[in-house]
Amino acid sequence: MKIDILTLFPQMFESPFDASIIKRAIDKKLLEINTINIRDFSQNKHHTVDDTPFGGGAGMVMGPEPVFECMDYLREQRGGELGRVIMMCPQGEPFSQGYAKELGKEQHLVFLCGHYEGFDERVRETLVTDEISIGDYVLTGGELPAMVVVDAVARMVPGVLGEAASAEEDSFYNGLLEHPHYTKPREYRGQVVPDILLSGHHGNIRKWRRRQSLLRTIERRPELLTQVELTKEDKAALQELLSYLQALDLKK
Ligand code: 4GY
Repeated sequence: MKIDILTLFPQMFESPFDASIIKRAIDKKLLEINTINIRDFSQNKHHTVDDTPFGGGAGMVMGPEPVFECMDYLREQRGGELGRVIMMCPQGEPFSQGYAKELGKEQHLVFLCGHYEGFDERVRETLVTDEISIGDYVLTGGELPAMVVVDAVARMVPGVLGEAASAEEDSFYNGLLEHPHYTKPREYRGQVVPDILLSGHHGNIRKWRRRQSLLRTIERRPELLTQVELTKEDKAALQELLSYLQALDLKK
């Protein structure tokens, strides 16, 4: 997968993509991440990229010319075609594991990272295929959100996670929150690992984990359960929890 990131601050992307799993994916050539400084495409004398808004008001707007020029250059570089062009903004479609999965199938992605008041509207209208929000809050620029999306998408690319780890076991992959994890030592400061995990009985361990996932989800994010296909066994487990709570009179 090739990813081009258009930004005024390419240096922001250096260390996040120079560590751990993403670095390994780049080294293995499963992933290529390329940052482009929008300022390099400014044609004016002082290489400015922003200007005051028509109609007045505070803040600066990133003008269309450098972004359009930059996209022309990219399109040429890619033989006339660009993949999806993603703008990071709070007004976008909420990002999700499902969205990451979908983008993980693409060969080429372009990210537009705005700053100040964002881009001139004509950029969005003409160049952008996807607008994504990572949450209901406002950041100073699209760079951190782009990193979030690139990271989540990269780990969906086949081979990026090692053979041992797999995205299919993740939280949200199956629509549920993840079960707890433990490693050695078996006892630490008086806290012990649940016996079942040491039993070697893989069937029971799978059941226990599924149950933990269900319990965590209903406790912390009950709205997620409406989106999940529950098995007979899942429903029985939730039913059991419910009758337990009723017996305790915590729930009517
Ligand atoms: N939240 N999700 C977000 C953001 C910063 C002004 C446009 C978000 O995705 N992006 O807060 N972005 C703004 C800052 C220009 C981007």
